Amino acid sequence: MQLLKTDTSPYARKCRVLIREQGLTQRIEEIDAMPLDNPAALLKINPLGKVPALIRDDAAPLFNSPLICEYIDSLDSERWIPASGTSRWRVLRFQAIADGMLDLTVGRRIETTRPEDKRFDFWIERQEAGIARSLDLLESEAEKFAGAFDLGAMAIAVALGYLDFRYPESEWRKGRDRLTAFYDKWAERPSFRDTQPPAES
Ligand SMILES: N[C@@H](CCC(=O)N[C@@H](CS)C(=O)NCC(=O)O)C(=O)O
Repeated sequence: MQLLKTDTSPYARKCRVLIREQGLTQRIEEIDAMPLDNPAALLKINPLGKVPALIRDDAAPLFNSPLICEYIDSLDSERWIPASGTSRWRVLRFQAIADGMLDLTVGRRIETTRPEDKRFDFWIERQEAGIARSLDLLESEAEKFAGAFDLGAMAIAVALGYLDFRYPESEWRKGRDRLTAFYDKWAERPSFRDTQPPAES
């Protein structure tokens, strides 16, 4: 199988961390595809034109990181997404907030890199406020995910790493000791170190 990705996409990073955590690097090859270049290989399998996208050996391609992660997780017996029950909804809820933070951070990045006369402060402020509120919620609920190695916790760690990469001015660690300690633990994991976005990009 092949995962189309970029090294900077945090959505692709979720899949790439999971592939490493579940020992699937031999089964899933990672291929660079820059969405803004409209590569034919990507458009052929994902009409949305986005990464990540997964080409499977014997079935239709998959896109959207929650779906791809669910599929990757199904390949291994060490499940990072519980199949049912309260823990499933806890994990998916944390993934949803982490993915929402990624959407806000990506949206903010797009807005702040436009020429100055085309930027909308309204949107930048709205995105920054959403990120700050989400961080506060995560800090207040840290005991629910901090000790876990599952998709929810991993997606939160990826979202925090993406803030360091694209929105360091957020200073998300300030006043958030539990999130800081949680992130430090993830940052040491080989799966996380191996998928760190490149410094210059
Ligand atoms: N909800 C999607 C978001 C994927 C996404 O937005 N990927 C970005 C890269 S970080 C992309 O391909 N953008 C290209 C575009 O929007 O045209 C997911 O979770 O996979």
